[in-house]
Amino acid sequence: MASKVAMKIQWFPGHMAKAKKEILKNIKLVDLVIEIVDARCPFSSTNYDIKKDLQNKSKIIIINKIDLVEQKMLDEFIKQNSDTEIILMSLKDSSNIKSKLNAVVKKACSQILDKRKEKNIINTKIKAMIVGMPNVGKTTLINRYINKNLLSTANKPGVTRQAIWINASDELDLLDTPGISMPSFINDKMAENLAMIGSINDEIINIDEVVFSFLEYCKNNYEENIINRYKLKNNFDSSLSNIETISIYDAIAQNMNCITNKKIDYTKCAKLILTDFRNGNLGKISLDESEFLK
Ligand SMILES: Nc1nc2c(ncn2[C@@H]2O[C@H](COP(=O)(O)OP(=O)(O)OP(=O)(O)O)[C@@H](O)[C@H]2O)c(=O)[nH]1
Ligand SMILES: [Mg+2]
Repeated sequence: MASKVAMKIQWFPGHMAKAKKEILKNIKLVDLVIEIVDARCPFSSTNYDIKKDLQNKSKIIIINKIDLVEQKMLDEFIKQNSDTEIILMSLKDSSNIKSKLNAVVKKACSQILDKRKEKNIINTKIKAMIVGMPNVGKTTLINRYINKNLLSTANKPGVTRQAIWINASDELDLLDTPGISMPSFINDKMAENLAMIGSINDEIINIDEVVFSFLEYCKNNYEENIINRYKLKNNFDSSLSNIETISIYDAIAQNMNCITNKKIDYTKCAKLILTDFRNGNLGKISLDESEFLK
């Protein structure tokens, strides 16, 4: 690998097209849509395709995985979605998921509940459909809400393959749906960000290139994070922003012993960096640049 080359990432396999149909079919049956995005790149992990179809429905947004970012990096996203109830969550470690979600659901569905009251309908249970890009934590939300590991989850995309209704509490029925990507992403940056957070199958991306772009981004925005993790102080004595990205990649590969047959093994190094990023070992890194959608 010599430098970054233009890449076109697309990932919309058959099961997603099927899942999208299932979601559209269920719209009429639900009172509320719960959209989940990943805090590391809330703009890039919004599904703009599905959003259009769901625009007439009551909706709340959960920004999940806030344990992996600085909260101030979410301000712009929150500002741009000020017409929607937003909940910040870390499903990894926060408690009170149930009461937190119930309170916001009640608020978002107040008109629906008032109408039912007017018509003397006693049923106050809300039917909510959870949607979002792959791997953002949709299924984990249900497991945490019911306080049981009922449904399978894993840190890779495409774990949930079938929509399933869960009778979650007296207040809520929750529909878990398979993560859905977009038939074409808005730009390369969006695709790269989704690849970094594990929302696109690793097998269909060139991880060496995705990680190259990530290092380029880090050298300009998060240089301390990579200097500390990969002991780059000994390699460079100026700011990383003045260094060619490929030289940084080489230094990390050498320091982390990613050498195969006496040659730099970029793929081994990319895998290591990806795993470090995804597990939070690089510290708190936000990927969306503020001008993402401009
Ligand atoms: N660090 C962190 N990890 C989380 C959080 N919430 C969920 N995860 C992890 O994210 C991964 C994906 O979670 P899932 O619930 O399977 O995601 P999903 O959206 O249902 O994924 P698909 O079914 O593949 O679309 C799992 O490894 C979870 O443990 C969080 O708040 N913080
Ligand atoms: Mg799932």
